[in-house]
Amino acid sequence: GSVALIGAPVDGGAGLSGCIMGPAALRVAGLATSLADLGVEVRDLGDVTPDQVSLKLAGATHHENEVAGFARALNRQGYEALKSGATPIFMGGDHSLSMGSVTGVAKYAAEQGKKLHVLWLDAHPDYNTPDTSTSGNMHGMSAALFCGEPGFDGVLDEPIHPVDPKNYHVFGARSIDEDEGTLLLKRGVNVMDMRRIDERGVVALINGVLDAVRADDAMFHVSLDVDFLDPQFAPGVGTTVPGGATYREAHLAMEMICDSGLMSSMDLVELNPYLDDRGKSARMLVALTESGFGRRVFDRPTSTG
Ligand code: DIR
Ligand code: MN
Ligand code: MN
Ligand code: MN
Repeated sequence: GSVALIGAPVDGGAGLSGCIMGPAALRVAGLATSLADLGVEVRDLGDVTPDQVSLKLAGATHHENEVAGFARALNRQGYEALKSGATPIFMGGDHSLSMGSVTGVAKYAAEQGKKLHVLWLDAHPDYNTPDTSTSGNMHGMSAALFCGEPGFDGVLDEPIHPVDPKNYHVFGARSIDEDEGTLLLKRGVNVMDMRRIDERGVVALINGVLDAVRADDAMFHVSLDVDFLDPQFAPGVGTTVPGGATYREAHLAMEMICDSGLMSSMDLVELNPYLDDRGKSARMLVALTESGFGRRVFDRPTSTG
């Protein structure tokens, strides 16, 4: 199938600005041509224009109008891309864009009578609500919104089709706020933190996620936050956390996702080119996307090797 690139230069969801330059940096790093070289048909739909929204959320939450404006526009674009038969790749932009990307995908899945599973490759589970968040940064709230937690009325302009928290899989977590952690446990979210990755390895854990998607015959959205990676491989992000995924752990996860043939949409988020080291993190995201779409260092006769 074809890929639709959707630029989402949302910036106000993160604590530091700079993600506004993310889509441009991903284009400069050659995302479209890299996919085309793998034989993927690519259409770059350009950057979305956010809706005008006037809204006030609880607590210290800020930039909710910008975040909601992008969320509404991305929800429509993502839904339309899937309807046209394409695989959308949302180029962020901070992680609040998933309020739009995932809800748009979820709407399409619901119409197809399908469930949606979400794999969140991230140092953070992004499961704060306006009430639990201590930062007020909406990039730390996206998953809570699309799993249907309260406190987000008025962000989207129509009721959402919530993702079942049990079908929300967090991979690579190593920074979880206290109330956020309590809520994740209460909801039964599949949180695979770095210690579990150390102990069980990428293969067993990612196979567990893919098996769950297959068992449900579900759609599958993969959301890749730059800070999933250890900062030595991807410094271009405002919220680096030590002890992240290695270069090979990240590629292996993407290669397994590719082999499964299950991924139906993807986010590339939190790239902050202002903080990057000569394009290193942008190129890392492009390389990981290539692995997700079939690039192999050494082709094997069978996908399982
Ligand atoms: C923190 C940091 N949990 C917050 N979150 C994110 O502000 O809610 N950092 N997503 O990248
Ligand atoms: Mn602010
Ligand atoms: Mn994130
Ligand atoms: Mn993060």
